[in-house]
Amino acid sequence: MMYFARPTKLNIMDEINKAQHEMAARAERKFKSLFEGDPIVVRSPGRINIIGEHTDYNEGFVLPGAIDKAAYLAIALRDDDEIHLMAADLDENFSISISELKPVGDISWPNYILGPVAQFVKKGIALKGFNAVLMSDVPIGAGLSSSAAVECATTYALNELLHANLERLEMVKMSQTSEHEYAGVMCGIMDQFASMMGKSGHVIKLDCRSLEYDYVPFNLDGIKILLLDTNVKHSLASSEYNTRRKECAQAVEWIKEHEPQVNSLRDVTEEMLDKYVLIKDKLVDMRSRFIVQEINRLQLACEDLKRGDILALGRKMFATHDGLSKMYGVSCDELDYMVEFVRNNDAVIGARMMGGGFGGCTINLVKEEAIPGLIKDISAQYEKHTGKKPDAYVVSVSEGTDKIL
Ligand code: GAF
Repeated sequence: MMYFARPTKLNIMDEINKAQHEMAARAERKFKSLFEGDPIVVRSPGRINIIGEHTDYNEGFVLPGAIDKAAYLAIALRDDDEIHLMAADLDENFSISISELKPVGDISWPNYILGPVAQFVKKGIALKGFNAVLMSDVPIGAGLSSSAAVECATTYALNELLHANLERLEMVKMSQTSEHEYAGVMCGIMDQFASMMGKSGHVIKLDCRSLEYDYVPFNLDGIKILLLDTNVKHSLASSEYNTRRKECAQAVEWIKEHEPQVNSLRDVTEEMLDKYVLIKDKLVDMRSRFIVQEINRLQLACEDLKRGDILALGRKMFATHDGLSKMYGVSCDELDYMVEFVRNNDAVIGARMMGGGFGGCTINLVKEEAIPGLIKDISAQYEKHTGKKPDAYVVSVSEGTDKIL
């Protein structure tokens, strides 16, 4: 059976917009109850990724979209160099002055705001202190890029307030660098790009080497995106992520000794892996082979989407999961359990773990009418099997970072 693209219904978008404006108004009210002055409110979303995982830092392609869950930053400049922050959802405060700017160790959330501030300092853009209230409905640690959402909101808001006239792409790069420097995760560009550049009803086919991109319509008739959150938040995630990056770089280094034109796994074929990597190290071979296959799989998946052959796309999502789990080694029992649970369900077109891995969400393309029953069944069985309660979110593909108020 084939499913064809259809424009998003207006009433759904109205609902989403209304909910977002309510969140923005809440952030503004909270700001005014704590600080003086009139803030602007910037919204920056979390993201999903249809296919193309761990390919961004290997100069491959990704297919993410922004979602209707976002971070909201109500913010106004001060006359001195002090930064006063409040995370409304956590009821926590944090203060620092720009002259003492550095990553903080005991709590993590201020780093997602301080990291972007440091990028403005590095660029020599004249800064001032500010007051800010942060609110977010992007679940934390669920693989939906809650951190990129805050980084992009901060970068965008400071650009507005300081009249720095930065291009969106520049702000994407600054937000990515702040994740490297202030969160210690050597992430690729996907999350910040999706958050900043998202477009309602579309996913983004991004070439992570040239940074050229296309918006691909993603309104599947009768099918919704269901995220199932394992509620597993593995502490391994950032260190193993950085290890995978090194394993990929090692494969490139070995191949380059023989094929000097090769600069990343984007340039590599499976034959090159057979010749130059497999003989040296089986693990490095398996990791990099997954990436070479995944870059290719994404290209084919985009063809499926163009033809409206969503079933073929779904099969590729399952194949991606198998590769991430068995070859790339970034899944966990709970993610595998969730994907196995839906694998032979006709109402589930495709499913896989999403994002960096070791916990977080699976992304499932599911026939709309089957969603309530599926959530009920999987919740009961998952809890019986793992002792943990899962969460479920039906999400729509939404607009990227913007000033809402
Ligand atoms: C995390 C990273 F931040 C991204 O850059 C990307 O590598 C992703 O994991 C895996 O595809 O979200």
